[in-house]
Amino acid sequence: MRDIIPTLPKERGWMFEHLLQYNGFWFTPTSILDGVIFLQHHFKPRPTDIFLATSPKTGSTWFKALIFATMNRTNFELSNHPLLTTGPHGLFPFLDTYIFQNDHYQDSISSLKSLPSPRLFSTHVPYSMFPDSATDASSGCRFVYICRNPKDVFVSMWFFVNKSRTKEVSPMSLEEAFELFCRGVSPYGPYWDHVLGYWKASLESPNKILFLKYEDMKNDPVVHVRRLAEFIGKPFSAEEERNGAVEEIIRLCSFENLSNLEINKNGAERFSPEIAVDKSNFFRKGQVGDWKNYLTEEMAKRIDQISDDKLYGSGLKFGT
Ligand code: PAP
Repeated sequence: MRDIIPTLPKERGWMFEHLLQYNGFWFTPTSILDGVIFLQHHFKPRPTDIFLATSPKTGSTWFKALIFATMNRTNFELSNHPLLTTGPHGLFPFLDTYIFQNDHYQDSISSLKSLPSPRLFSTHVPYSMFPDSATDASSGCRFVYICRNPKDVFVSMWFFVNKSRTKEVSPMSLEEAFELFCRGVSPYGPYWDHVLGYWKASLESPNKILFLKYEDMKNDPVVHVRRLAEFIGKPFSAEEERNGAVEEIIRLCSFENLSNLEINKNGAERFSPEIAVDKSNFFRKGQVGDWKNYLTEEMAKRIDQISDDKLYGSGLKFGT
């Protein structure tokens, strides 16, 4: 790692000083990039592993809650649910930083080994960068990928980094961030390449990758939570359906509920020695189409044009 990093292309960072380009994507040195390289070479998947894969700001906080609540629905009472006291991020290790907390490789490996199965991980790592041992059809691992309209992703990311940026990094105007985003220079970007990697893999291996859209979950959460439950091997029984179990999970994980919990309003989530984020920064508006309040018509057209070009022939359309 120490040999590779100084040779990588460098650009202005959003939250930290720089982003470095590695295997075609942009990463924050050192915590994130170290984790990604470590994952490529040392991660040992289990057939029961489930990865919640997202590009930043596409809904991982929400889906962490939904997957955890669905997976563990028979283990906890709603009144006493760990989501109410621990919050989505505390329940769902973020693999990219969790995997490599320090220079002690053996510590990282043994803390991964000690997690009980099925292990639930969230990750922003592009599909092409996962080791074959996780992506091979025979591995058994499953991925839930969440895609969101890039205009909302961009606006969400811009607000997030403005609140979370370290003091040493100068502020970034909407216009500057927009140029970088359109050029693909954003954390884990280019956004479109990230989405297409998972999209194509989901077409090839639909049993391995469930590709969902943030907007679809907003429009029809009952249908999509059912799909999620089936995919993770925990389908709702007829009795649970009659008793309103799906709706209960949707309510528990709703923006209104989660964003008003004390655990999500106070304190910071520490992902690595360098990365700590105020928990409240993970909740802003939770709406579809908020970009209309911030992007000019010209900006919206430019993103739409990039999307048309990049997604051409793929069969994918972003939600609106
Ligand atoms: P991350 O990549 O840093 O983990 P992530 O959770 O993916 O962030 O995205 C945050 C977005 O999800 C925010 O969107 P916004 O800026 O457009 O508002 C956040 O408000 C939204 N979000 C968080 N929790 C929920 C929820 N329960 N339901 C819907 N949207 C949510």
